[in-house]
Amino acid sequence: MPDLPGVPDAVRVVRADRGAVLVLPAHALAPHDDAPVGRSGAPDGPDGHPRRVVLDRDGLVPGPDDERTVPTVGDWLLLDETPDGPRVRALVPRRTALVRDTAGKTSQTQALAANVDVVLVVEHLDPDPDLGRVERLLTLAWRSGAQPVVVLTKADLVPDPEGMAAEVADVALAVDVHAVAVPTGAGLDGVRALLAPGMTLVVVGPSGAGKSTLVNALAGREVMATGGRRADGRGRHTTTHRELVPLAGGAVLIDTPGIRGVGLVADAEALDTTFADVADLAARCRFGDCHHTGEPGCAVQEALEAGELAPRRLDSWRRLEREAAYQARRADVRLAALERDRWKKITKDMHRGLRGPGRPRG
Ligand SMILES: Nc1nc2c(ncn2[C@@H]2O[C@H](COP(=O)(O)OP(=O)(O)OP(=O)(O)O)[C@@H](O)[C@H]2O)c(=O)[nH]1
Ligand SMILES: [Mg+2]
Ligand SMILES: [Zn+2]
Repeated sequence: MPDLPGVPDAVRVVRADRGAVLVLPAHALAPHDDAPVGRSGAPDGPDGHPRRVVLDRDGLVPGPDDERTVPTVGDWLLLDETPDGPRVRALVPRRTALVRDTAGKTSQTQALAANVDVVLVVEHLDPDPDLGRVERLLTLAWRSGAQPVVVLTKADLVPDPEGMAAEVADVALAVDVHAVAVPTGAGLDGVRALLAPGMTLVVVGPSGAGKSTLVNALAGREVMATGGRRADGRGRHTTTHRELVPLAGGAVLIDTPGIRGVGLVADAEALDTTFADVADLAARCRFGDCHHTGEPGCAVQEALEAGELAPRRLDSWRRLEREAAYQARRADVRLAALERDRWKKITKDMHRGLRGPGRPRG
C-alpha cells in the first residue's frame, strides 16, 4: 500500500464499534480481479471479509508516544495473534484525521475518519445548498490535512445546476466543485477521476444529501442503504454508523451518517484557507488588530461597501472564527485539567517514594 511503506502486515479499520473493530488486511483493499470485497456484519468470515478484533476494556489502543487512542474508521492497526484471538499491538500514526468537536463543557474531540486523502463535502442542490454549512465542512476538511472537494447532488432536480455550482464555487476557494445527478449519471465521471488505487475518500454532509447514494454509485453496487426524504425536505438519518467501503479499483470510500451540527475543530490556518479572500483583505487593514467594525483604513469594510465581499461571507467567517476560538479555549481548559491531574499523581508518587516502600504510615 502506498500508505504504509514498511508496515506490510497492518490491517485497516472498516468499522469501529464500542468494544471492537472490524478490520481488513491490506491485500483485501488493494486492486485485484473479482475480489471478494469486504462487507461488515460478517465478523471472522472467510478471506476478504472483515475480522472482528475485540478491544481492551477501555476501548482504546496503544498509539504513538504511548498515548492510548480511540480507534476510528480508516485507521491502520498492527495485530498480535494470541490464543484468545487477535489483539491490537499498536495504532499506526495517522497521516490525516477528520476531527470534530463533540458536545461537552470541556472539549472532547472525535476522529470521524483517519488516513483520508480527499474529503467529499456533499451538499444537495434541492433544497438549495446551505453555503454556511459548506464553509464549515470545508474548514473541517482543511484542518484534517486532506484535500476537500465539493459534490453537489440532485442536479437532476434543478433547472440550472451549473449556475448553482458556480455560486458554491465562489465560496469554495481552491476546491473543485462537481454537480452530480445519480439517476442520470451526470457529473459522476469527475468524482470517479479521484478514485485512484490507494486513495481514501470520506463523504461528509447533512442527512439526506445523498452520501450513501453517491457511495453506491461509485461502488457500482448497493453497499449502503439509502433513505427517502421526508416531506419537509429534511433527511431521515438513514446511515447510522461510519463504514469503509473498498472499491474494486483499489480506492476506498468512507460513508458517514449525516451530522446535524458538526462541532468545529479548526485552527487559524484552516480558517484562513477556507476564507482566503477575507484573510487577504484583513491583512491589508491599516491596523493589525482591526476588528473590521468601522476602524479607519479597514480593507474588509471597504470591500463590503464596494460590493466585493458578501456580508453573508463575512458573517460566516466571524461565526466560525468565534466557534473555533471557543473550542480551542475549552480544549485548553481540558488540557490544563489533565496536566493538573498528572502532577497531582506525580507529587503523590513522589511523597510515597520519600516515605519509602512498605514503611508504615504515621
Ligand atoms: N433525484 C435525485 N435523488 C437523489 C440523488 N442522490 C440521492 N438522492 C435521494 O436522496 C435521498 C437520500 O439519499 P441518501 O443517500 O440516503 O442520503 P444520505 O446523505 O446518505 O443520508 P443519511 O444516511 O441520512 O446521512 C434518497 O431518496 C436518494 O434516492 C440524486 O442525485 N438525484
Ligand atoms: Mg447515508
Ligand atoms: Zn479591518
